[in-house]
Amino acid sequence: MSKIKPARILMVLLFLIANTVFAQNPFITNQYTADPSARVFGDRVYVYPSHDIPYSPGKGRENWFIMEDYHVFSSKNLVDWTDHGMIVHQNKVPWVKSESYSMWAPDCIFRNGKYYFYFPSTPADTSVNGKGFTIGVAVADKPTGPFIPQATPIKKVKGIDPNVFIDKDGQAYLYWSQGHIYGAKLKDNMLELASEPVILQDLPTKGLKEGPYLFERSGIYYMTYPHVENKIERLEYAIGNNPLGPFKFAGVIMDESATGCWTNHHSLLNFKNQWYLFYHHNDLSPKFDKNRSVRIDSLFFNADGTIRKVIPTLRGVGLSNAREMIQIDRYSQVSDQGIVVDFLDTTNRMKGWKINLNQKDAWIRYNSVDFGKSGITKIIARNIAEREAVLELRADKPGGPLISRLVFKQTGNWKESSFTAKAPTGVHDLYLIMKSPADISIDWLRFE
Ligand code: FUB
Repeated sequence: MSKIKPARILMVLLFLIANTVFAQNPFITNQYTADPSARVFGDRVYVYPSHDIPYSPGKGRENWFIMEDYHVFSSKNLVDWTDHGMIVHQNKVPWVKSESYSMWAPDCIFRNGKYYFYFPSTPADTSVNGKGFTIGVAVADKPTGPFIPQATPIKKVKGIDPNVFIDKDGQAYLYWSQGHIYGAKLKDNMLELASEPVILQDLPTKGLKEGPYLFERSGIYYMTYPHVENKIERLEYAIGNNPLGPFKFAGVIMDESATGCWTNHHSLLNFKNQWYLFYHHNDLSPKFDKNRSVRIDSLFFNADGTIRKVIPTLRGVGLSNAREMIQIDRYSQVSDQGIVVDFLDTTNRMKGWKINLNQKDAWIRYNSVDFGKSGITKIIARNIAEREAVLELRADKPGGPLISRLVFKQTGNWKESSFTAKAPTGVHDLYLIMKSPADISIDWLRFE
């Protein structure tokens, strides 16, 4: 047997490091987004989320979900996201009741040169599938549209949260939920059912289930879904040998949110040999959980095919470029005391967050900063220091190499302060350690 050369191992390791990307959560902050369906098309990841909007008189129902359109977002690296704008609006779909504002969780899939976008809503004409939610399709030549909606919804489909899966043999399946989770084969045209809908067995029978997302890995079909086992939704999965089941409950992918956001809704994606969980939380609207925001975290399988529980993080995924703004309020870990995170501007939460360090020895860890080939000599911190404060910035661990000692002068307003810095090359975790009594808020850090 030929020996594997160390240089080859190093190349593979470098490849894995280069392709294991870790974005900050939530990763879309220009609007509220929920129910992210993530797909790889070409060399980019496209995310098709729902679009929550705040209530305004005449638009939807107060204290409920209000959704009138969809945007699509894409990224090459899961860190820098592009909003490609609105792709479908309720008023442009012939069958949707225009005052319903019920464009709930969608999905999109590529087949035979076309992109098929599936979405639920309330029909104006109840003669096709009766009253209540049904599901329609819009078709495009590009993942970003323009998407042309079909004139009518898919016959025999009553419910929400469409998800489409194409098996290895080319057979496409549509899944959706209405109390139970349903599935049916799709015709080759992707616009009509090819079989009668069936209720998928043997998923939990008590508590709401919705948001199905099916994928296949190494011959196992994974049916994943949000489920109310206790009081609010958690993400679970069941496995089977067939796309239409039966399935056997296999575990929890993500526990109920600690802050009580009632819904969660997800998709799983393998991108450049790393699995990711796309899901949502209400980061930008902590007091109203129907204005949500999408997040990503890495997901790992065990050797036997089971899924390791995903612990939600603020840091999310991807490398942070040292020469761009590093939002340390999206930390990986912080000390138990002396740290407070708050919105920069409570009248416009989309501006993001700041982090306050208010006692000696308080610390922040922020993972995976890419210093590149270095040449870095300076660090800039946007801050308000209520009193003079001294912070140390170290690489990799609390006692790791000193990058900079930042001595902040008292300032009553936001200020960009510069300090000399000596940074390592490559990717490193950052540690910020408070070395003096303090009351300092930091918006971002950036190296030059
Ligand atoms: O976004 C509206 C609804 O909330 C979705 O359709 C459900 O899955 C839940 O996330």
